[in-house]
Amino acid sequence: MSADIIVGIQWGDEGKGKIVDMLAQKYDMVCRSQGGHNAGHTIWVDGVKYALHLVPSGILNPKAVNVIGNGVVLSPENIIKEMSQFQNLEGRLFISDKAHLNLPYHALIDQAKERLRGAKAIGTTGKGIGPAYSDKINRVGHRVGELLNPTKLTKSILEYFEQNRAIFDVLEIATPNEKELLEELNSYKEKLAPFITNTTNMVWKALDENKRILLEGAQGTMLDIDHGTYPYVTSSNTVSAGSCTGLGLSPKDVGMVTGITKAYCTRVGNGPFPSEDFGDDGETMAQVGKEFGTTTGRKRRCGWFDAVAVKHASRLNGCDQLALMKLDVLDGFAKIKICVAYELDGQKINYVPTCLENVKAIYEEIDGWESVVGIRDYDKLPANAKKYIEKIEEVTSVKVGIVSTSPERDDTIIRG
Ligand code: 2SA
Ligand code: MG
Repeated sequence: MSADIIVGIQWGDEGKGKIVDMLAQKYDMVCRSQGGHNAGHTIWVDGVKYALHLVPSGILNPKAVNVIGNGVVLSPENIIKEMSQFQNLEGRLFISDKAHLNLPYHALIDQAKERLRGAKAIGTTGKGIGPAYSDKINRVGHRVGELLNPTKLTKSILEYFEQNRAIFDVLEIATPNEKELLEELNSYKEKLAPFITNTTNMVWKALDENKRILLEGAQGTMLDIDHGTYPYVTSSNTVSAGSCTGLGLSPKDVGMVTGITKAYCTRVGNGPFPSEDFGDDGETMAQVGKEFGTTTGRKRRCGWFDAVAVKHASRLNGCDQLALMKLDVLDGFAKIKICVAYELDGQKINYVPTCLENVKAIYEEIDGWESVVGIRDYDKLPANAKKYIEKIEEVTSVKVGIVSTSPERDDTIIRG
């Protein structure tokens, strides 16, 4: 059996949570493989809103096993908080002993560095993601498995502070108090020990036993550390290949890849966004689409569907199909724009260049439609909505297999 992947192909917040939650009903195992509590998946079930950050979305399916893979940076404090929303998690949630710890000082480093960058700030979530991954790559990080020996981990963290004292002085970050740190780590151990395990072997076993596995991406392709709009990116590989390293899978283990995209486009944080709309249309999308960060509450920048970027992202991820989310947010617009090419240095191009900074969007316009809210059958969509979807397929060369017409789980069109 192979593992299917759900991946964001814009700048995050594409609506992966709804699709993963919907599909999780059909999977035996749902896994996270990168990112940390910077992620925010909002899921609506029967009018109840769930905001998930670290716990995989499969948690809302009582039958699914959920795995947090080695590629994740885990904040014990935050996962404990999140876990408290649910009951009977033992046997339903597993955390890799190889995942890296994102500890409170990582957030302090993140926030201090953003302050120092001033006008050039990345616009991070301030959750310590970059510093936790930096420590991992610098080989000075601490792994989740080390939580099982709090005394040793306390010593190691204090050594790390001693070695980096000069840097911490500049950032005005104090060394943790030994007694308090030990107490804190002991409390993490007490709550998390039953969930910590070698998830690599677990995932392999599940594959061998023909279990159905879903890998849930966080953030989006344009925020990928290698392929995104560097340096305005997150610190992990958000592309589908990152799910393999982040769980210990080989490329041969991958099955279907579904790229999730909004019917328009949003970005939170700084950095280039060629199809951003600074006028009333962008504002309407923000209000109707409730475009505020699930993690930080920040207002998202809004703009039109960028088919050039989506085509690029689909190739990077090997998307078999697209899921087009929040189509209903475009209801009532007289005209809908779609970015079909870029202008760079006076030339028209139809690919994503290494730097998106000086690129201008070239649009085509389509007539709008009245309402698609709650439509669950493709044939019942207004003609112009179908035209829009077909235009997206034409420019991106990828099939739109799923269309979402409201936040509710069942208001979804699955095309055969
Ligand atoms: P970080 O914190 O180091 O990962 O920030 C680096 C960039 O990555 C962006 N980023 C995100 N973009 C969209 N959604 C994210 N998650 C939350 C959500 C965001 C929120 O789902 O709503 O609540 O504000 C997310 N996480 C990271 C970030 O904006 C920087 O551009
Ligand atoms: Mg989100």
